[in-house]
Amino acid sequence: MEEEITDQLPVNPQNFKSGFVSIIGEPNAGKSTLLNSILGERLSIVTPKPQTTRKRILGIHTTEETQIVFLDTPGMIKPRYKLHESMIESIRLSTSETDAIVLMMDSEKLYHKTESLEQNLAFKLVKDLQTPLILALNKIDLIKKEDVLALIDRLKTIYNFAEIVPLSAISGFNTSELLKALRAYLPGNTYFYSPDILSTAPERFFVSELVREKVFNFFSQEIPYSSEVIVEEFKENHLEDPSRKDLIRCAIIVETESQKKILIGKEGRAIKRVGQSARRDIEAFLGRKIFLELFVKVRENWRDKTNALKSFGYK
Ligand SMILES: Nc1nc2c(ncn2[C@@H]2O[C@H](COP(=O)(O)OP(=O)(O)OP(=O)(O)O)[C@@H](O)[C@H]2O)c(=O)[nH]1
Ligand SMILES: [Mg+2]
Repeated sequence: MEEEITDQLPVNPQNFKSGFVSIIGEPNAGKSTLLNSILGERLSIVTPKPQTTRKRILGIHTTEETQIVFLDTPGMIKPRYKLHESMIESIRLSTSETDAIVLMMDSEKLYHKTESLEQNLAFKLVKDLQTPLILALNKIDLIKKEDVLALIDRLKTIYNFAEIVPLSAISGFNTSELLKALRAYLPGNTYFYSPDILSTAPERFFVSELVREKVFNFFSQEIPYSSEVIVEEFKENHLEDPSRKDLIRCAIIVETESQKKILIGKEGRAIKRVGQSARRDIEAFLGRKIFLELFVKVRENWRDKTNALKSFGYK
């Protein structure tokens, strides 16, 4: 992983710890919600649908005593497309490079599961990892306290977790306990990244993700899963004249003509709604006004085409 050591030194180097932590788990467990909650910024998109995150996202949490570089990853799934293989590869890469792993599980889902916990895909996948594994038992706001405690007792019998931290990512409840627990596994004592930055991804990336988030939120069934968003033009007009708005043109790629039709909607109403909602969030994220233009393109079967995936930035 590329490290950008800065000249800046921690205020109190004796007491400072730093390191890399990946967040992994099943789709929809709340990984991106956790990252956003810790950073206090909507860095990673969150939707009620599984498989929202597709590429790993780096989020840097810096305090006077610690710097934790988090990697939010796509949910663990059995691959059905080349796209999924790329998503799984990004989980593998993330876990091979970090000092600790947070395995996030949805406590409500686990509690109501009838199959044995050993059969769980996530537990199977982490079995052979050598890195310290911290279980974050999320969404405890949805089940009774005594059920959480019973679940923790069961989980202790199936895996020797370094720590188990029950929490609620959405409200931030107990996330400070997770941060405290992680500190023990951080090997560094200097900054990896400047303490002023939250992420390393370019603005373009966040823009395309925010548009994709709206596609996930506004459409059901296969449209979100068949869509990708590409920023085709990003004119930073504000650099020349602060009173001028930036112009951003995004292509939404779908797999079929009929999906294109649905995405555009009657008299363009559906895509207009996506555009308005995305523009508001992009402006809030960038802290400046923009013009956002959206258009739809068809690229058959892009999820299974190596070249298309490459051109969309998947490895
Ligand atoms: N009730 C409750 N809902 C939560 C909590 N954390 C996350 N959620 C919800 O769970 C859903 C999925 O959250 P995400 O953060 O997108 O989950 P993810 O693990 O990143 O999902 P993928 O990117 O698809 O792997 C969203 O609707 C969140 O609002 C929580 O603590 N309690
Ligand atoms: Mg996510």
